[in-house]
Amino acid sequence: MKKTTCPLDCFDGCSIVVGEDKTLKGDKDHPVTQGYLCHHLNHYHTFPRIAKPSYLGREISLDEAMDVLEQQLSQNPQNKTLFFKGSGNLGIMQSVTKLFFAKHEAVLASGSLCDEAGDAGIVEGRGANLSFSPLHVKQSEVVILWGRNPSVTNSHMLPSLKGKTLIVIDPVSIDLAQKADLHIPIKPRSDIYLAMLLSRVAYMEQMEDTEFIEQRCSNFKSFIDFVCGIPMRDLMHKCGCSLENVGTLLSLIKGKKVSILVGIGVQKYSFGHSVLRSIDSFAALLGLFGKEGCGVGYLSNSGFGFDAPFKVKAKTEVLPIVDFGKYGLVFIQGGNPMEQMPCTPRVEHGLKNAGFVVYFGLHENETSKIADLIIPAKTFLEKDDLKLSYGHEFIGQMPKAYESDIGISEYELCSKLMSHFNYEPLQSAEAILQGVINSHSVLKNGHLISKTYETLPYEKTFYTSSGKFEFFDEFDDEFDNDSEGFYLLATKQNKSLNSQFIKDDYLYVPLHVGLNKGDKVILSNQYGQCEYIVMPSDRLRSDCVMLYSGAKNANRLTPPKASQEGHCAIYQEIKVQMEKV
Ligand SMILES: Nc1nc2c(c(=O)[nH]1)N[C@H]1C(S)=C(S)[C@@H](COP(=O)(O)OP(=O)(O)OC[C@H]3O[C@@H](n4cnc5c(=O)[nH]c(N)nc54)[C@H](O)[C@@H]3O)O[C@H]1N2
Ligand SMILES: Nc1nc2c(c(=O)[nH]1)N[C@H]1C(S)=C(S)[C@@H](COP(=O)(O)OP(=O)(O)OC[C@H]3O[C@@H](n4cnc5c(=O)[nH]c(N)nc54)[C@H](O)[C@@H]3O)O[C@H]1N2
Ligand code: SF4
Ligand SMILES: [Mo]
Repeated sequence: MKKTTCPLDCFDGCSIVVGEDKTLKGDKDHPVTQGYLCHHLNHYHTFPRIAKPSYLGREISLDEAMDVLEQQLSQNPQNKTLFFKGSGNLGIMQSVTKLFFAKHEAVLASGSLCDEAGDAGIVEGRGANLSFSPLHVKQSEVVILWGRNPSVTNSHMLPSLKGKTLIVIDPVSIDLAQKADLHIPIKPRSDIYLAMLLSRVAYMEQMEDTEFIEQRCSNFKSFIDFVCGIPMRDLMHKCGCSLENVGTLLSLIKGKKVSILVGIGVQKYSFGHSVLRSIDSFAALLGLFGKEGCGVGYLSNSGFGFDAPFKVKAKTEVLPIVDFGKYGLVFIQGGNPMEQMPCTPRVEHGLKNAGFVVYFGLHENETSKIADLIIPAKTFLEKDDLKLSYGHEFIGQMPKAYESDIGISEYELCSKLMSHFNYEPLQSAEAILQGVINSHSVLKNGHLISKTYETLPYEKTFYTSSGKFEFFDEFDDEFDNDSEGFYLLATKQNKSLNSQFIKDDYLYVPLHVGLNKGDKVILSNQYGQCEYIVMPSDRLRSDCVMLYSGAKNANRLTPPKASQEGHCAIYQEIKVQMEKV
């Protein structure tokens, strides 16, 4: 029996017991994940993986594949070589390959398809984006799910929500909205306005925490002047929320221990950083930081405080908008940009025009289909790694559980390339991983945790240069919310992890449009048009249609643009027109 940790892009970072027969079971000793795994890991071995490398559609050996890769790397100018990493596996060692590409003076795609817009806003206000543990949420009296859907994306948070007053702010009537004490079906892209409206009314009701604001915050007066300078009518119109909604929410949280769990939905927009900053500012006004059972949790910076062994200096390109077509050699690791990056037609055009495309991954996908060279990876069970979770403080060790003849690990691939090009050899994998652990961990109740969590998050300090929380007082929003069309939402699905595992390709549409299951529609906007098969849903606002992340054609109409801060994709900064076929 060996223990390891789930490597997938998920808040939970489940601890796993691997049996002699390779079966995977939840580890009952883990304080957060407590013996349960989700669909993906319960069925992990049933999903077909790539067994053999292939070159231009022909199976070859791993040695031959490495020869082809080395030849391509020698042949292509270094500044015409691009390294692109997705988030199929979040182990620390996934980034080892960056060392090679940086040393080789290649260009690295840098930025995010995920959470970095929001992260940038949190860092502006708090100086660092610390994790917010389910064990901490357990101490709350009220939990606000603000654009976050834990029953799908963070199932090990659910026990901490039991018995709490629950408020859901989400344009979709998610499962937990149906059980909540209050559901505000907010207009998409308007959370910043709701947060300002809440702050303003809370201030009018004298709910602010004067002591916390005086001692631990800066810029409060500018914030309040700014918020009070916008007519309430405008704020209500922008977010489609009534004063009654606001009053009910404030009465439910007044004097209570409140946790606000924010997901990526609120920040898939150009001004995503400001959205998180406005939610944080509302929480700071109420004095919710550094206290038991209180605070704002987001996808945290899991590496905060730890040594970063693969931090490199390199030429970079903004990841969500990188133009693959400019490169002679594109190396894609652990990602599926053909499905997951914004504006598929542009990605497709770029990858088809790139000189040579390498896909280094576990499963066949839309990107492997167009790659010239496919190199199969080892699974997380077949290599040494370490996972720091973005949803809790526990350090997830990942020692190799067993050997396999299939694929190559990122460490091995990188070592081979370093040696081929006579670059300095890597430290041993064990030394690298132990170095990370030693840099910032402490043993608490028999479990290794991040040193930052010896106390409550932000109890002692914020991590800004002043050590104080910085209220916001400006933002820039140029999108026309009142323009014609539907918002095109993308959310996560139970049985898939983005484009991995089991997909659901339907376009969900509100009932009032009068379409039936299986009807075909064409969605269009300035980026193109595409046909979808419909599934009616009673969970959507009348101005929204929805696809799952990973669905076929989910990104045909999404914008090739990055956020104002954080180099992040802004999938929902669009509206679409819908026509029945
Ligand atoms: N099963 C499963 N789990 C996953 C994943 C998966 O694919 N499948 N993906 C993982 C990854 S990569 C990530 S980043 C996390 C994401 O975790 P979450 O943030 O929880 O996931 P999402 O479904 O993207 O978004 C959450 C909610 O935001 C809402 N939303 C959309 N737009 C808006 C808006 O403008 N305002 C508000 N208030 N809400 C909005 C959506 O309706 C949705 O219910 O989940 C991780 N966990
Ligand atoms: N429209 C729309 N698009 C979105 C989103 C959205 O909400 N809306 N969500 C975005 C978000 S939050 C994210 S995080 C991205 C995710 O997008 P991607 O990072 O592209 O993630 P996946 O689709 O899960 O593809 C991961 C790939 O990694 C491979 N892989 C798994 N394990 C390993 C390993 O150990 N080694 C190697 N080398 N490969 C491995 C798998 O085979 C799989 O093909 O998608 C984004 N795309
Ligand atoms: S995907 Fe998330 S919930 Fe599922 S096993 Fe992995 S860490 Fe746990
Ligand atoms: Mo993500």
